[in-house]
Amino acid sequence: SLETILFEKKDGYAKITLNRPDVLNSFNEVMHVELRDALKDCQKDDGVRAILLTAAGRGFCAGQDLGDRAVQGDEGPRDLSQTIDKFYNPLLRLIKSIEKPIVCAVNGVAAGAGANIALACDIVYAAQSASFIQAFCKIGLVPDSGGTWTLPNLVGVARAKALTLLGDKISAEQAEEWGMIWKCVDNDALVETTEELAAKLAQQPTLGLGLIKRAINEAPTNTFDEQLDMERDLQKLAGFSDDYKEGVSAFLEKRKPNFTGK
Ligand code: T3D
Repeated sequence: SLETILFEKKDGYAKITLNRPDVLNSFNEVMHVELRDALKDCQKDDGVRAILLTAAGRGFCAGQDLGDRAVQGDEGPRDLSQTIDKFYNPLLRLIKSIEKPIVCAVNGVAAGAGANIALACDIVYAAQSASFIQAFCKIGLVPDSGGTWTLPNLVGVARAKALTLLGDKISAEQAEEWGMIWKCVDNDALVETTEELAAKLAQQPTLGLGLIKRAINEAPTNTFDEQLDMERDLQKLAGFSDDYKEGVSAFLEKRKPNFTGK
């Protein structure tokens, strides 16, 4: 049974809830393993056609559990590249490589790696009382979990530099205004809005949505010409899908499509 997350499947989607509320759902090794295994399960399971990531309590995720980083007596310096290689980077690569929409419902403060994991998801909603903090600079670290790539892409270099060098708290409203997230919603509306969205996404042409995700994710490192070629190649794949056939037929027959995700 799971110790640090909740994992349920319903209405065609999977809901993962980070569940260490006493430490604002910061990451220990068990949570890394449980989250990774849950996401891999979602990746493999054809019955899961969207993923909703959220968290329990008043915070979303405060990044690395610093309780596990207490400096011990005369212990030598810790090599943090090891946890990055073992846990954070594989997690971020997994979030990017799952070709299904991942909705993030940021229910409260998202700090450090917690912020960058949220921002790596595909559609990010935040409760009005939620906030985002690039906390790394305050403890002498560098933003990880893709933040130095994701932030400039989302909000531009000027804002990315100030956010990461100052570590200021950004409100959910500000994050929406800047295009850092998709939408800020009333606290009371977050659960319903994001569950409805995940259920709706689970009825859509999953294969096509997965290819859209791939195209947008790869765009920043492609030239325009490379991207045009990529779109052609992905359109070829999409054009062979059952859901494309169904989509066109339903349109011409003026009825609602019944997509299977294939
Ligand atoms: O190490 C590596 O492997 C490298 C990877 C690094 C990735 C990273 O994420 S580094 C960045 C780590 N995170 C932080 O530096 C953020 C630390 N937390 C905060 O700055 C604040 O907690 C928040 C701004 C997020 C929220 O502030 P506030 O005032 O709303 O809550 P609080 O009172 O600070 O926290 C509530 C409790 O959660 C508190 O415990 P207590 O006093 O009730 O027993 C606090 O200690 C605990 N908590 C919050 N964040 C962490 C944490 N405990 C362990 N680790 C945390 N990151």
